[in-house]
Amino acid sequence: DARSPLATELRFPHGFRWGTATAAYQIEGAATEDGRTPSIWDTFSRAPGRVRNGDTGDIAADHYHRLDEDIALLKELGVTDYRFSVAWPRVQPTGRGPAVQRGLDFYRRLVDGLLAADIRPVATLYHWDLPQELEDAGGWPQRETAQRFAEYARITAEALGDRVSTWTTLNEPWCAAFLGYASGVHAPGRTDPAAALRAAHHFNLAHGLATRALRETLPAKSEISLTLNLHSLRPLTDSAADLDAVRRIDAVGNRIFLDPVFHGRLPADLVEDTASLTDWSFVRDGDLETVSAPIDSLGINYYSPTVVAAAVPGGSPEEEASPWPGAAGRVRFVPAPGPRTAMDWPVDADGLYELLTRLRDELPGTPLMVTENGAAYDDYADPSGAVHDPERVEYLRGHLTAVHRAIGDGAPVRGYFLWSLLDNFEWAYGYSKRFGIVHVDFATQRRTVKDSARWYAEVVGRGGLD
Ligand code: GBH
Repeated sequence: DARSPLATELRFPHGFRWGTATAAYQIEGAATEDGRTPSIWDTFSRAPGRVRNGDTGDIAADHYHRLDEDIALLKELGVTDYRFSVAWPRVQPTGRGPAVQRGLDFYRRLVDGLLAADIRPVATLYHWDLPQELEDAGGWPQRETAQRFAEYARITAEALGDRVSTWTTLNEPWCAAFLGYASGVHAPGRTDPAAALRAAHHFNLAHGLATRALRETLPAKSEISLTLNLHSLRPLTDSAADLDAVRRIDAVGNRIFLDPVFHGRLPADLVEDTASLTDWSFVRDGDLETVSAPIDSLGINYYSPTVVAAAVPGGSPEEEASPWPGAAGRVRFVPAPGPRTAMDWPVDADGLYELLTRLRDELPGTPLMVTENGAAYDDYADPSGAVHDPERVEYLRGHLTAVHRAIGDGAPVRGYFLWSLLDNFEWAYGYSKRFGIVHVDFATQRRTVKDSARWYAEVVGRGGLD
């Protein structure tokens, strides 16, 4: 009997939110339907050499046409919550002007289907799919993009606010700013570190302006959040030089968002580290007050930790397109030991525990949600067609154990969203990496529940690990 007093169980708090997560461009497909026009990811993926195998999100997991089937999968899993993103280019194809109702209708159907299945919808407004027209007008380095985003947030909340009570403004602005505008491995593929710093500030501003618009639009009980991919950092040694390397990455990877959003200030060391790139005059009077509008929770996406050390003087050439302005040439990233996922990312659940307990201490009273956690592995089908992914189960078990431990030590973690429901378009890796707990055969779009999905359904059903 699983409930015998001798069974060692890791129970999560009553009311803990168990979810899965996806993003529009990674699963929807239907790239040209119902008025949708290209986003920066359509443009980027169609350009030769940007995405592995020339893959695009044109069809992806065809979720746009398989809504009912995918909601049925969620229902089968028994999750309490589902995190999805709204595609800006479906709602406002040019990034401006009135909403396209056919585009919003898709999300109305999604949300109604979720509510009918007793699943709470969690909507992210921006998971990287900027309307191309706004990029052509300057993109995120351009201040006006933040204003446009707030307007889009308002009209989307007007349409869905009666049925969606949890909203996330942005997903991982670090990736969108620094992989998009500094290293160029993500759309729009620019390699201009100063532009990336401007983009980061305009993401903060967009978050603040959208938070204001959402407060004015949504019912009072609604929850507004922001999701960051905070870097869980470890120095290679305790030397002053390695600790300084950690400080630099913490500044441009974490505090560049945490300080403005939660404390209404810029990190002074970041301003100093980046002085040769910018004078930060794009931060205007009043901006930081807008950015620091109170929010109801912080979302954290975590996959693996980052080990850093001081660069060896003269040892390695300064990286040309680094996503770390102010740290390039001074910091060395050291491969962490231990097992790796198919992304070659280290498996290390302690990094998640360390992040959650850091936030417990630094942001007292801010509820936390793990809005993404999961792993890519090459799963395999047996002759019966069953899909086995034992490493993913072990990865998830380890990370949920870390979350449980953090909660036990006082971290206010309210929910966990597994990335991802479905195998999908993994950005620059295209379809070559599979993060789903449901297998997708992209030739036929057939869905097959993997072992990890059955395992997760049991965890959700029992409210913890056995
Ligand atoms: C998330 O990004 C995305 O939100 C999601 O759409 C995506 O599918 C999922 O994870 C899996 O990739 O860039 O040098 O710091 C996670 C992006 C990947 C960013 C690992 C940090 C570490 C190497 N993170 N990356 S570096």
